[in-house]
Amino acid sequence: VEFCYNLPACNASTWATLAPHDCNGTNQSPINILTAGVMPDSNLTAFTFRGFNDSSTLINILNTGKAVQIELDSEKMSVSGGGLQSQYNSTQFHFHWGNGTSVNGSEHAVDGRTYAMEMHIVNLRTDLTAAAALNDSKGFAVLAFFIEATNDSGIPESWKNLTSFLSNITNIGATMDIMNSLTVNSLIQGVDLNNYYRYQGSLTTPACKESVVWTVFKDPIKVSNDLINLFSNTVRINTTADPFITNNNRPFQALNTRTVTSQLK
Ligand code: SG7
Ligand code: ZN
Repeated sequence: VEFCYNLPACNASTWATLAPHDCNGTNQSPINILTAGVMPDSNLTAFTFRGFNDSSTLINILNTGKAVQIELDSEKMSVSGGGLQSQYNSTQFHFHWGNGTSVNGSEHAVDGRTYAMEMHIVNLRTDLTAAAALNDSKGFAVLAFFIEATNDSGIPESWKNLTSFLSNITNIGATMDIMNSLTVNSLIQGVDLNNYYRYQGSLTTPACKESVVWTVFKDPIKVSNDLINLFSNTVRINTTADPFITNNNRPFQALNTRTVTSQLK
């Protein structure tokens, strides 16, 4: 499905006209999590993360024209526990960001608070193909991390390393091999992985399939402003002279009859 974000005649408000689509469904993502309505759930136990400390799981970095995406070796990286009913293999992670300002760019929010960026680790249920997962309400488990801008330039080192690759993937379709450069764990340092929200939602891009068990971690990853700004001023939606990818975050969607849960603390 061809879609865009913030062009005058092509943006998230027109996604519902793309067919076939679920973008006007009732279980859409992202949402603004209102903590007053969050229900504690004792089923939300600790996660088991496999391969998160293994730098050989990160295969390459890609400019999709919509985001920056890192392809993972799904045979080496997986997620289970955390109240998930099955095991999920990690396929890729990618980022959503704003236009260089420090407080807008995330997709989710907590009590109206947004962050500079959001990182999504996409995991596919082990017993499904990607195509089948789109039509199963629990086909994917996406792990969402807020990224908070700090003034402390050039930190953390893992992010300095990751963002150094962006200048090699300025055009759509460009990829760079990054195997053995860094680990996923090094990118999510400082986040309490036992502190998260859970709800049932959708992919945040067309066709917006309602096939995602969402986990939104409460603690943000802290990354310096200068490194965050590299996303919005390096990678382009197409080729040289086309605009940079900016504001690739979908607006909040209605919660409707859904409930957001979190573990007992
Ligand atoms: C981006 O967001 C891509 C998609 C992803 C989609 O468009 O990262 O990934 C691929 C492989 O095209 O869709 C199925 C899937 O991962 C939505 O992902 S998101 O809901 O986590 N933002
Ligand atoms: Zn995403």
